[in-house]
Amino acid sequence: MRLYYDPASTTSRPVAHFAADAGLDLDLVNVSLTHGEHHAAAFRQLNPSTQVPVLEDDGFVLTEASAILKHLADVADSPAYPKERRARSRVNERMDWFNTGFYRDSGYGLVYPMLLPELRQPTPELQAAASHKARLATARWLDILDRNLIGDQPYVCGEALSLADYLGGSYVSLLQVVDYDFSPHPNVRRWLERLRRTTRWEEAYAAFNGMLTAVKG
Ligand SMILES: N[C@@H](CCC(=O)N[C@@H](CS)C(=O)NCC(=O)O)C(=O)O
Repeated sequence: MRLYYDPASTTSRPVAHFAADAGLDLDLVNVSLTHGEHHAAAFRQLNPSTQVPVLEDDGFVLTEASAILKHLADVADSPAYPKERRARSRVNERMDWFNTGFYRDSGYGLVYPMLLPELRQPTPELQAAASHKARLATARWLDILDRNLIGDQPYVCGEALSLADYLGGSYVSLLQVVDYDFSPHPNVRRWLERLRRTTRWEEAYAAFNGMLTAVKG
C-alpha cells in the first residue's frame, strides 16, 4: 500500500502515526505542500481535491484521513477500530467530533489564518475579530474534550487507545503553533502526554516539530 503524504501536515500525521504503531509497512511518498507538489498533474489526477493524505491500495484510491485510518485499521485488524458495533460507533462519533466542530474552529479559525495568508479575513480588524471568536470556540471545545470526552479516562473513547486518539492528537497538538495554553485543560494535557509516551509519537511528529521550530524561531 502506498501513502501519499506530507509528514508535517495535520491530516497526514495521524495516518503515518497509526500505520507505524500498527506495524503496517506502507510505501511512503512525500508530497511537499511547501513546494506545491500537490498541484502537480499526476497528483491532481489521483486526488482532484489536491490534498494529502491519499492511500493507494492495489489500485483502490482513498482520500480523507478519517476514511484512510479506518481502512488501514481494518487491514491491520487493529483493536484501535473495534468491531463491536457500539464501540465502533463511539470511535466514529469522536472522530467526527474532532473533524467537524473542533478542527473548524481550532484549525481553520485560529491556527491556519496565522500561517496561510489566503485564509485570512480581508482586513486586520476583521481578522482580529474572527481570531477572537475562534479562540473562544476552541476553548469551549477543549473544555468539552477535557471534562466530558476524556474526563478521568486514559483515552477519548475510554480505556482503550483508538483511531480517535490518533486523529484528535494531531488536531489538538496543532494548537502548539499558536503557543496555546493548555493549563485550564489538565485531562487534555495528561492525554497528550500519554500518547507521547506510549505510541510512536516522536517519530510521527518529527517533521511537525521541525515546522514548529521554523515558524516560531
Ligand atoms: N478533509 C481532508 C482534508 C485534507 C487536508 O486539509 N489536507 C491539507 C494538509 S493538512 C492539504 O493537503 N492542503 C493543501 C491544500 O488544500 O492546498 C482530510 O481530512 O483528509
